[in-house]
Amino acid sequence: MQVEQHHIDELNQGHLAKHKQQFEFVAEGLSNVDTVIQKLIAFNITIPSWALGTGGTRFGRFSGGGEPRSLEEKIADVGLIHALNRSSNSISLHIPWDIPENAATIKALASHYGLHFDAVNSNTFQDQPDQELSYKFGSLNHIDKAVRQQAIEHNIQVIKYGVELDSKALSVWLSDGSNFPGQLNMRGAFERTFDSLQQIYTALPDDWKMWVEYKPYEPNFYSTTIGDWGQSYLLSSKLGNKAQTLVDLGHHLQGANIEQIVALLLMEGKLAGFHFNDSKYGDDDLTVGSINPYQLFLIFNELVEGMDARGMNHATGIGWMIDASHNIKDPIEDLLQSVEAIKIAYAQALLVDQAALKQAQQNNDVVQAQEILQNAYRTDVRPLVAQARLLAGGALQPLALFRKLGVRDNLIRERGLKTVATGL
Ligand code: LRH
Ligand code: MN
Repeated sequence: MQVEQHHIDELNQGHLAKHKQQFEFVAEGLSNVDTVIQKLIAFNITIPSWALGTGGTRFGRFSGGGEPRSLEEKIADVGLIHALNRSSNSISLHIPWDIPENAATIKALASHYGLHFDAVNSNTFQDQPDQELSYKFGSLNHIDKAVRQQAIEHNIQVIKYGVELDSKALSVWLSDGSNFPGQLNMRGAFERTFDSLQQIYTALPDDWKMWVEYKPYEPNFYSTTIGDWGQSYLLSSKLGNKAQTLVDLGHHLQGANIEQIVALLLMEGKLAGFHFNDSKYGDDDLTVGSINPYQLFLIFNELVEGMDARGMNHATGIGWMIDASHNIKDPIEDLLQSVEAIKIAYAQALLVDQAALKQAQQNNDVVQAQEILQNAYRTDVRPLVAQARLLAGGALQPLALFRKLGVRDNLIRERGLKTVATGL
């Protein structure tokens, strides 16, 4: 199912007058509206290949039908999302869930939709049918050198797939850890992980990055070898300049101040990027901005301030990616909502009067500081995000057009109701 430009133009025609009025209302109060719009147009968020089907939990999975059955159909779905919101021009693959059998064909298909390949993800948290040694007791931290070697070779193979696709980063998340006290020697586990990552690091092409993702628990419930930002930062600092720390919003214990972690990683030049999602309890992988949109805004406020302090280009300086699981929502609708929420938080952060905020901080004027932040947060920036989308050739209302065109029904007609789960 393809969304053609004429579909988008027809829908936009019906909404143009109201949009123009709303846009002019919010724009007249802004001194930097053109800059904000240009930055929003340039800001794209990568779609994970494993989030185009229905997710699930150990208690069940309720497939919605019409889901992608192959890498080619996943690329088509990301192409569809990008056609609607002109803000999702890249896809991140997970190996072996999405092995590009023919890299040239896959690259051609992606560029047909205006897409490129972001980071490639390795997977040593599951045993594959043809795998010799099990990762039951870990992978890069495993006590058995042969298991570590198997995991190292897998990561090097993932880099090779990525090089064929012009990707520029290897993203590593390790479920390695322990379920019970005494099961692991913590120092030994960390040292073996570091030694294994070092061997993978040496296989990185010069212009590549290694993103080290941390997570406090699940699937291990006593310790995780790379459990928090400090452990990831320690590893990426010891590994070298190509290694940085990846922040998955759902990988924090209750009460963690994620925006502070982001500010410090940025200060150190060790912020790889993000796996955006939202959560109320654990690694819930819910729609971005669906539970705690104010935290997302505060994170973007630190990003804008910190990236400007380092003269970094917002769109290309770090990796912007969603990592969510759709248990009850239509995967494409969920992703459209997530991209919108991320761009709204970015737009709000661009409206923060950073100079006035610095002044308030200088004066310890706590009340004024909050007023400055919340003035930006309480500004309805949706017309700005829509204007950027319109100028980029997208739909003023992507979700409404997705539904109006009956895309999911068409996909079900094309692909059927029951679909294989490829991914989590
Ligand atoms: C682990 C994680 C990691 C992935 C996986 C799909 O919870 O966030 O980023 O590899 O989800
Ligand atoms: Mn993640």
